[in-house]
Amino acid sequence: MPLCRFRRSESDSPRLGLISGERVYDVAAAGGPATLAEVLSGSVAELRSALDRISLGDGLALADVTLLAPIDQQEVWAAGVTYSRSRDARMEESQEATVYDRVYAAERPEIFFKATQSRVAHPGEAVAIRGDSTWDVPEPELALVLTSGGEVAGYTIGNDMSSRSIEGENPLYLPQAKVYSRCAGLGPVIALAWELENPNDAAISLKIWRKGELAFEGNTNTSQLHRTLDDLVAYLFRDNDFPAGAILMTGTGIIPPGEFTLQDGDIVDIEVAGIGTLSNPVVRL
Ligand code: DO4
Ligand code: MG
Repeated sequence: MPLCRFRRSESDSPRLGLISGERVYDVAAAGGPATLAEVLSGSVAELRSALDRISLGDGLALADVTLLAPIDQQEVWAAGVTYSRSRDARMEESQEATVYDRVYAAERPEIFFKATQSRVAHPGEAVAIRGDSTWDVPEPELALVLTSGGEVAGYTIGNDMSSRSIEGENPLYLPQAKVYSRCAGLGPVIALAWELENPNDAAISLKIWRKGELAFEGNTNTSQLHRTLDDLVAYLFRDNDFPAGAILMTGTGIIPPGEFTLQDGDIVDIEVAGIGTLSNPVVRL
């Protein structure tokens, strides 16, 4: 059963839920933890036994609730240039092509700070293109939901919205290309670690819709990752504390061709096998 954050109405406070079929069950009302921070401050074994102990009751119809991005107090970090497609695209766009070639081959991965909860769009909510950017893409990524101890509690879908024009001008502009209001989408649910069959062989697809027509479609698979998930987590947690857990996007293996740029009104659908589909419209700020 996937874990989610949801609310029943605009005025309702966010709740932690478990989804089964077309119903969602309030975890705290069933005697379990109330927030993601509470879940991720403990271990995976504690989470598993807490979820095993609760009795779910009747639940609510999934259609009657709004799913929220699966994040509360966590920082979102992201790995870059972890697929050869990403390395090749950066080398085409950048004035400093060798930086990307070198980081792809290096032992230490590229890991950067991406977002806080307030910058993350909920499922169905708009993700943004910066007003001062001319070349923009979504980046569909498997995202790891990590405990404070660096264990993978589950997996969700991440959209690492990126300005290719700003990063391409100078790699030192990366934080501006990556971190701004609504620069990321997360969700729609967390597939629990012990329920997702093989995160190292998960199909990822991206569809971008423009005025009802398919404007771009691409596919990859996490088996194409050039680094292990364990290695990315180990680097993130080196001399870094995450008391409420953390979210780590693992890099993109799908980048539209150079002539493509996102436009206001586009719709981005990212599907990861075993997790679901994250859909967000795009707005230009
Ligand atoms: O080096 C820039 C960031 C690359 C990135 O976000 C990715 O490969 O997914
Ligand atoms: Mg990325």
